[in-house]
Amino acid sequence: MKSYNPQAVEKKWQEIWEKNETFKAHDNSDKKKFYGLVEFPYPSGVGLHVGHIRAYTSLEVISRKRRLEGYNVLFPIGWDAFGLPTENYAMQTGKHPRKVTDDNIKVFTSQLKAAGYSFDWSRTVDTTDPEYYKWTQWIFVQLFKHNLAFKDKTYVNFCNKCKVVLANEESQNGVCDRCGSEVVQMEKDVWFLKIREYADKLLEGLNEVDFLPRIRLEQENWIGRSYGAEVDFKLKDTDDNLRVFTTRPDTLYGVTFMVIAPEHPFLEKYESRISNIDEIHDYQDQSRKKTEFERVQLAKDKTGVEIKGLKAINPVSGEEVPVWVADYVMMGYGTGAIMAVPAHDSRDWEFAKKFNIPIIEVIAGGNVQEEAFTDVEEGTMVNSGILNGLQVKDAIAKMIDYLQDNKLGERKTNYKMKDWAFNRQRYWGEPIPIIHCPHCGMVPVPEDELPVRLPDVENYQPTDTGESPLANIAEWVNVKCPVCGGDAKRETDTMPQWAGSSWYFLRYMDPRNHEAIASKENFNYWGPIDWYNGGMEHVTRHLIYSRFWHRFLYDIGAVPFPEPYAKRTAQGLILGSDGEKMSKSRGNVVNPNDIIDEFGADTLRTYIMFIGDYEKYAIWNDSSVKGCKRFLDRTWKLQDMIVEGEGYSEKHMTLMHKTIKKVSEDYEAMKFNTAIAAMMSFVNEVFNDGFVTRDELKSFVTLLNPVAPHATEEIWQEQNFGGMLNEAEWPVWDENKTVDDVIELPVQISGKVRGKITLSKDADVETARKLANEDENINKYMEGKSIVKEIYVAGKIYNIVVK
Ligand code: ANZ
Ligand code: ZN
Repeated sequence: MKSYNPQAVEKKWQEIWEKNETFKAHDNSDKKKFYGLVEFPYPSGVGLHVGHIRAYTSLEVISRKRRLEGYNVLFPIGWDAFGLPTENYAMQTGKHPRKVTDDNIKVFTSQLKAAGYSFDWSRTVDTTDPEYYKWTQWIFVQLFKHNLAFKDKTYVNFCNKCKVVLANEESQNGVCDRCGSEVVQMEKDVWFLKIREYADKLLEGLNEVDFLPRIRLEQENWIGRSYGAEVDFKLKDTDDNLRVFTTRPDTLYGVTFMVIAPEHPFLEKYESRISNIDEIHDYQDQSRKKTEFERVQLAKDKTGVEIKGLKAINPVSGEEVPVWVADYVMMGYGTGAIMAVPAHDSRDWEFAKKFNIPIIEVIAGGNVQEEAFTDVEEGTMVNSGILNGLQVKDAIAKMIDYLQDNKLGERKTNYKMKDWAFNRQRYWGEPIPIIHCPHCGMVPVPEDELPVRLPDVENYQPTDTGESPLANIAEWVNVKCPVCGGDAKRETDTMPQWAGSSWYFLRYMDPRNHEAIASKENFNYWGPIDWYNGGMEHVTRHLIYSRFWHRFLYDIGAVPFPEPYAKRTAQGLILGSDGEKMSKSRGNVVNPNDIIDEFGADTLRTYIMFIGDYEKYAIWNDSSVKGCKRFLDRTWKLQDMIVEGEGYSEKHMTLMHKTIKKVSEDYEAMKFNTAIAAMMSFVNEVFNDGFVTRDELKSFVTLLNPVAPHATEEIWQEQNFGGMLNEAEWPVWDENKTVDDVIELPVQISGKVRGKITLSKDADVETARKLANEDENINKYMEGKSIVKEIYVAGKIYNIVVK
């Protein structure tokens, strides 16, 4: 047997697969389909990292297994290539972003190919290709036509370093997703997509899909639906009402003050009657400097100013209530104003304590002067007029009815999720296909004129005012209005990086279609994605955005299925050998291609799947990489131990069936580490026994093939197992044969134990007698004598009396 040379073997098979288009998915097929999707990479200058390998190898394993199970598999890859890193690099080096992108794509392609992934390379998409972003723009135009895209002057999250407006999803915890700097609020005219209008559909859609529970929960929390009411408090001596949103209208009798956000319009409207307006302006200035995250943090010391000159009237008690301004109330949620109930809300309680505002208990059971009583499910209403004696749940219902009947307020559902700030003031993105006409307003670019191509520019430098570099290209900006033919200007903002990834999975179904995103036939055959794997960090970003776009496309009849992903899983992070996140500055980055060069792709793949619980973070360990290489070496050496024939060993047979079952089930449950552990113990046992049957080896390399496709394919060919392994059948197990029923049975000859025989625990007496006769030690006590009596208890003892 020649020795295992991974480099040669891997190169050989990668060339064969490429030449034969082995992993090409076929649109017109009678087979059942499987569409496995991994998050396409951003082709950055640093190249592929081990995190990609972990993210991709999981569905690579599943996809290869599905092919062996007889499925027509679509397992595509592409490039999510617009965005800031490329543009920043272009600015530093003077290279055009197009060139930077093409170079990086080349590097990524060769790296992914070296890892041996079974992608259908004929279907790659590149979000920066005009043929692709034509459809990104087309979708935007549909959103605009359906009133789901609008431009509005508002306070937005702005990153001073990247010089871009950030969506809420991109500035979670008050820092920029890209660079980590603190986000400031800036008033700007920006594009929004009305994702909030899809909040209910996005929540309900979760019932139809199989997402990991924590993924589902994170999406639910991000969308943040709450049921309650809007209530009008009359503003004393005016015709205005101060409208609040509350989830707890049952606590109306416990309101002892109102709070409005520093941005609330009443502060300007009633400026002249507010006697401490200077103090309030100071307070507004201070809170403008804070991030939203700082403002809502529970632990933060409460600040605020009472507004002298404004009073509200409680609509149910008729009492006069003071109005405060405080920045723990956000303008962007509800109505930007609240009714404060210190007895039953912790933030209100802290505020009341600090500013000596009365605390009125309306639900019995706590000690509200000591702390807010919030755990009120079982509580009974007190001090609450018409609600007295009711349980909280019933009190809420009754109060909402009362408010509606008396036109004091109405039932209201609110969402935490905000509309999606959808733009970049940068160069390397899809131009937003809108024309501003002084007569016709905002006009979408006619569909037959798409794509609106990115023009070449001299200078990609973003501006401090937040205007896109495209604004400087007069010949591109100045156009005729498609409606009236008059002079008009193009929109110069570009789309955020999330645009291209919000629908790429659809394009894979029919990537070269010029008439539509994909044909109806292809949508019907390939949709929905059967299994999507990716990072947890995308659950409240890309995964929400893409479900929204998809659902919109479904609503307008552009795709035939409502949810894009039938199943979604997520991998854990890979940390450096020091247990820290891999980063250049820490010097703990492992380059996957170094591992491939030294040990081979099969070892890298085996190791990355063996490293630990797939969903949890894992720490890189070099010696364990070597252990995986040794496992493949041993597997290779089994070729020298082949014995002909079937059922050679009862013990091996049980082991084989157990291993098939374990590996089959564990792959499906993403327990790759335990699947590989089971294959390792199979190899060790068989290796120690010194023999393996052809059938056993054949089944075994089939099981290992999805993880280590090159070595196993080579063994298959060497051993003439027939055809190609990638066209073989997935082995099946016999449940009965997985039970460990081989035992060592003591044999007594005339009352004395003379030895043990190895047999199935329910073997018959004939089998036992034959084995006893064959055993030299036992047989010598029987030789020349005749059996007078046999007592055989299957699985327990075999007693022979001889004379
Ligand atoms: C009175 C009340 C009494 C409240 C009580 C809570 C408990 P979720 O579940 O997050 O929707 N609120 C409303 N708008 C707000 C804003 N713009 N900024 C900060 N807080 C705001 O919470 C809704 C509750 O948060 C509302 O119900 C309101 O306080 C507050 F015992 O009203 B509640
Ligand atoms: Zn016009």
